Amino acid sequence: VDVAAYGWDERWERTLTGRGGGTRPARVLRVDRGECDVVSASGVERVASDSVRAQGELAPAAGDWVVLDGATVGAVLPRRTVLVRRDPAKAELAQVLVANVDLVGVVCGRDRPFRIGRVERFLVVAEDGGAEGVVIATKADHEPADDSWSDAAAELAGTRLVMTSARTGAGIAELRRLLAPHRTMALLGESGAGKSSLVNALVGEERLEIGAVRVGDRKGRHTTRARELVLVPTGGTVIDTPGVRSVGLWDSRDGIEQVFADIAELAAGCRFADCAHGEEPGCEVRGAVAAGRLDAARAQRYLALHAELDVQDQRRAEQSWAVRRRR
Ligand SMILES: Nc1nc2c(ncn2[C@@H]2O[C@H](COP(=O)(O)OP(=O)(O)O)[C@@H](O)[C@H]2O)c(=O)[nH]1
Ligand SMILES: [Mg+2]
Ligand SMILES: [Zn+2]
Repeated sequence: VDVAAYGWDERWERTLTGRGGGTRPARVLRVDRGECDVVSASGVERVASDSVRAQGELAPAAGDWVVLDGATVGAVLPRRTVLVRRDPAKAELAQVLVANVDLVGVVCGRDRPFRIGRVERFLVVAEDGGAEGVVIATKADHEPADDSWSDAAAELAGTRLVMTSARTGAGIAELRRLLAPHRTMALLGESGAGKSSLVNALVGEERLEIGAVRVGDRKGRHTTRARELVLVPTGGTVIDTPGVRSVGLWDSRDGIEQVFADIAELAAGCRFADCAHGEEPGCEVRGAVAAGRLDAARAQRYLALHAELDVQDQRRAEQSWAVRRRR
């Protein structure tokens, strides 16, 4: 196997040489319970991960480049990009979704309403992790579920929107161009949105299992159970993920400022440097809303995401205080 097809390049080579040890780089395809499927020059193999890793060392995630040590993961190479969310089970912990992705495809089925708030959350996670977010509308062969789709492009405020259909093949060539020659795209979105179908369309064969959507509520069943990296024959790789309706943000203020760059720019002009864009005099954000230059709902979503992180910061501060007191 040519690891270059999976994204290995001179920069990774230098990273490896810089570390001095290890000659067998491999990319993590999927992780389950202490074991990983990895691909290296010698092909795909299943290696052990958890049992051998020292505490405090990075746990491998799909997309990671690792150095193999026999049939185990020796070390995880420093990540170029990483998608992190709040752990759905433990709000005080961060969870790594995938590593080393260049692009994040936020997948939305046209058979359901377009929910800008959820899409923006995924985009924040992407930008915060150093990846470029694109929105992929699937099932373009399908009538849009409702009017929410007519404003989608405008609401995305500049983020690329690709219309696709796994059924007719629409938009697939455009996605392939985005992936070539050796880029990696993670697909995020709710169950039943059409992520696995998209991967199959990109690969050109039925690689992944597709879930039937229940007729009544259009909800998908969770057919995809692990995050999995797949090679696209026309260049690049995609990582399919199990469906998530939404993501909780983890420490991603930079991501918010990037996704809402228009508002961040306005905010820089507020009279007070720490303006909360509430009742303060000289607030450019509120001013822009009042003047009709900024959509009030968009400003509201921006403030709500920051407020969510405020709560999180508070929680973490209380926790570290409690830990210190116990000591
Ligand atoms: N009409 C139509 N249905 C699609 C398309 N892509 C996927 N589907 C259907 O949507 C359902 C969920 O697809 P799947 O790929 O498993 O979604 P995932 O849960 O996001 O991976 C399946 O019933 C697919 O047949 C498409 O382009 N057009
Ligand atoms: Mg799936
Ligand atoms: Zn302000």
